[in-house]
Amino acid sequence: MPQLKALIFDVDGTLSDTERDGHRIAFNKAFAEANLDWCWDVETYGILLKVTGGKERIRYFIERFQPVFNLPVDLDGFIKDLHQSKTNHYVALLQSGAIPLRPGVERLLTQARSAKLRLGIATTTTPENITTLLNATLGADSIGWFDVIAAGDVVPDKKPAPDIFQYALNKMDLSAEDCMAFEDSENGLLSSLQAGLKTIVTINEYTRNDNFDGALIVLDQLGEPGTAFTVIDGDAGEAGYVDVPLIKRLFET
Ligand code: XBP
Ligand code: MG
Repeated sequence: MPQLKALIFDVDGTLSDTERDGHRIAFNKAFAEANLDWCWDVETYGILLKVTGGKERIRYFIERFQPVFNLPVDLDGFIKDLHQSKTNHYVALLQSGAIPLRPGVERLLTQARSAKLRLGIATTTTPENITTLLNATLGADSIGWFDVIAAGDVVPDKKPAPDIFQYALNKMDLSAEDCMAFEDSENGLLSSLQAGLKTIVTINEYTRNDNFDGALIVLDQLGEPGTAFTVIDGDAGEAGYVDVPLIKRLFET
């Protein structure tokens, strides 16, 4: 019988609400710095978020929304440089403390460690974005809490492909049936489910209308003692926040 051994977390939208006031702002700063008159407003960014990965998102935007843009000879190099500038701005935003963790994340990570559950990360974003987020919110030691930080271009296909979760499982030497994934989006859920992982979803502003068929439970947040989550789909029994006992109960169903 499978035994819960590890929790594997997505980052953007799951550990932290990074998109609207983090990544989006950083993209716009990079565009301004490159003298491009592009500006991704909150609504447009919601459409662009269907494409995972910053470089892929910029390419999609050029193809779909900039029909008269004079394509540089080296389009790959242009996107790579623009994205590096975006990463620099994003990292600076994180370092300023502007982007906190979502409610319940620190509590759950701490509790999971005490319960001897192993932790992993499987995400689309750039590796330095994760270490900077962890450093800024939980302190430098927290990077070592995770057995693997699987991120960005280490796999050829980003979410919704299962590759990044499979990569994390491989590095942790675990099989999918012994782990629980945490996601916030349809693309993320498709990725974790295709990797064979049971998944808990916490939605956010950009993903509330996504399709979460196949998730064990869909919640508005992890919740905290005194600040209960809202159950959108599934059965949390009497629980008001996600803790290790609830995760084990959901895992065994
Ligand atoms: C997150 C993403 C990321 C970030 C940008 O998806 O799509 O691309 O928006 O990060 P998920 P980079 O939460 O499903 O992993 O610009 O560093 O690629
Ligand atoms: Mg996400």
